[in-house]
Amino acid sequence: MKTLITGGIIVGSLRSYPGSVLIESEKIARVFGGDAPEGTEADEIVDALGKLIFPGFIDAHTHFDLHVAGTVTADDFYSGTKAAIAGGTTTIIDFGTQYHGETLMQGLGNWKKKAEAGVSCDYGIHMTITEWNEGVSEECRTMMDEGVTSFKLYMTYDTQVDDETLFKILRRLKEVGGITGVHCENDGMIAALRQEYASDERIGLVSSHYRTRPAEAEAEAVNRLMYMAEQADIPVIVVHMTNRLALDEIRAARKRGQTVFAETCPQYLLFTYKVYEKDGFEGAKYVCAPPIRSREDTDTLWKALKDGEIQTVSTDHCSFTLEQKRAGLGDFRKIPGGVPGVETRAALIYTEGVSKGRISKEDMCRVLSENPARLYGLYPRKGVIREGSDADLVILDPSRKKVLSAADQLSRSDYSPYEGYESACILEKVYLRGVPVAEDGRVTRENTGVFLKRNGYGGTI
Ligand code: DUC
Ligand code: ZN
Repeated sequence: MKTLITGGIIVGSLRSYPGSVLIESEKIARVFGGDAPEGTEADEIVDALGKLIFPGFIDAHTHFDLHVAGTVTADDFYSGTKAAIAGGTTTIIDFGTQYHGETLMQGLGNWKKKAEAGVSCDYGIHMTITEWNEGVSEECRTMMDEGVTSFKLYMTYDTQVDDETLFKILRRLKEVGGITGVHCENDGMIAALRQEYASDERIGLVSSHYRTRPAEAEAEAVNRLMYMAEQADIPVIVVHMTNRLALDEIRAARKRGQTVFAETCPQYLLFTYKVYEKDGFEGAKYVCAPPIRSREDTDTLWKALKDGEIQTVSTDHCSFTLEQKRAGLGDFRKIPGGVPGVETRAALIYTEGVSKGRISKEDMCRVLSENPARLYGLYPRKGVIREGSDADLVILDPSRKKVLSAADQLSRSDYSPYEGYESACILEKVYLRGVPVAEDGRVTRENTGVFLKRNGYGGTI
C-alpha cells in the first residue's frame, strides 16, 4: 500500500517547505520538495493543500493506570492512548514504577501487562526507581537491554529517594549510559508547610495546595540535583519545570558546563495560580505537582521554549474524575494530584504558541517531536519526516477551529481543564506507521500501537 500526501507544508525543526510525502507500508519512502514527480505511483493521494504536515508528536510524560493517592488514574493504556492518537500524539512514554519490594523487571512486567488493555499509539516505558540495592543496580543494565533507557526519580512523595540514593543512581546510570528525569521539589519544606496549613481553616482551601508547594521548593531541589549531577558527571532531565527560579538553577548549571534538559507542560504555560482561587472546589481540577505558577513564570517558560532553554513539552497526563478529586473536599492534601492533557497538547501549543507568535511551527516540531525522539533514543525512527523513518504523521489544518470540551474527549476524565477553549486548528489526520488512525479528533483505528525498544541517550541534542 502506497499513500502520497501532497500539497502541504512539511514542518521540520529547522525549516519548513512545501512538499510531498510518499508512505510505503510502515515507512516514509520518499520526501519531495514541492509536488511529487509525474508518474509517482500511489494507491491513495491525500491532498494537504493549506495544511501543515508534522512528524508524529511524542509525549514523554504520561501516567496511565497509575495507582496513586489511594485511587487509580481514570485513564488506562486503552483510553489514554486513544486520547493521545486523537490529539496527534503517535508515541507516548509512560512511567513504569518499581513498587516497594519489587525488582525493576517486575515493575517493567507489570507495566507491559497494563498495556495489554490495548494501545492505540506506539509506546515506550521509563522506569521509576524507588528502592536501591545491588540487585537493582545490576538491573539498570538489564533495563537498557530491554529498551528501557530512561529512568525517573522523585525527590518528594512516597516514591522519593534520598540524596545518597539519588547520587548513587546517577553514578550507576553514568556507567550504563542511562538518563533520568527527576521530579524536583524539596520534600521537607513542603511537609512543614502542609502541616501548618492543615492545622487551621486553610485545610479546606484548594489554594493551600499551591501555597504549600512554593517555587522555592522546586528551585532548591533543582539546585541540589544540578550539583549531584555535576559531581556524577551525567546529563539529567528536569521534568515538568514550572518557574523562573528553577530555570535559573538550570541556567547556572549550564554555565558551569553541564548538560541539562528541561521539560515543561501545557498547564504551566497556559494557566496561573489563580485557577486555585476559583470559587468552591473548582480549583481541584487543576491540582497537580509542582503546582501552576505566576504570569511572570508562564512568560518565562514561553521565552525559554523559544530560546531553546526548554527542550520538550510533555503533558504529565495523570487524569482523575471529579468524583475522585472530591476525595479532597475539606482537606487539600487529599485531592489527587494530576491533570488530563494527552489529548489536547498539540492543539494548545499550536494555538497559544504558534498562532499567537510566541514560538514558530519549527519550534513546535522541535519540542513536541524531534527533541523527545532524540532525548529518549527514538531518533531518527521517530521525530522527523525523513526517508526511512516511521510514517508517523500529523496533518494539521490551521484554517479550522474547534472548541475543546469534555463532552467530546476520549479521556475517561469527566472534565477538561480547557473547557470552552477555542483551538486555532484541527488535527485532521493522524498516521501511525503508515496507517490512518485518527481524523478530526476521532479514532478511526484502535489498538495498533507497539512497544518501542529505545536506544540510550547518545548526546544528540
Ligand atoms: N505530579 C502530578 O501532579 N501527578 C502525577 C505525578 C506528578 O509528578
Ligand atoms: Zn509525572
